Amino acid sequence: MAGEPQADCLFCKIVAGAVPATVVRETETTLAFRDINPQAPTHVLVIPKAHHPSAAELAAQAPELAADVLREVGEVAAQEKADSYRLVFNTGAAAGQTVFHAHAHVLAGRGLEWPPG
Ligand code: DGP
Repeated sequence: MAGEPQADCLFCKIVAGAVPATVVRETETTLAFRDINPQAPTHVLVIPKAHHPSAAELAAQAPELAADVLREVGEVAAQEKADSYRLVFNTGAAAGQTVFHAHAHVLAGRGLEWPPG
């Protein structure tokens, strides 16, 4: 069922505390933690605690939770003192998605080029 924890999902394991992570913010519905392979001085992942495979499915299945994630992106950026940041939702393997639990990458602390690679 949509939102239920998945046994084989890395980010569900982080939410459950079964895999450690450097948590920077937590709310009742969301978790924000540092990416294990940072691509910028600030690289934080913001996830819904409930399992939804992608950002679009999250928005379709649980729009209030999608809004919670976006609100937390702003809180993380403020906490990291990032006036400018890039928000990325990789969607699909060809676009670089490797963990199929919706997550926002918050990238900041260096110049960010456009178009992205
Ligand atoms: P994506 O490629 O968009 O699906 O992003 C997945 C991100 O998750 C990637 O940037 C690396 C990060 N990641 C993978 N494994 C772990 C882990 O065990 N802990 C943390 N903190 N991040 C992880």
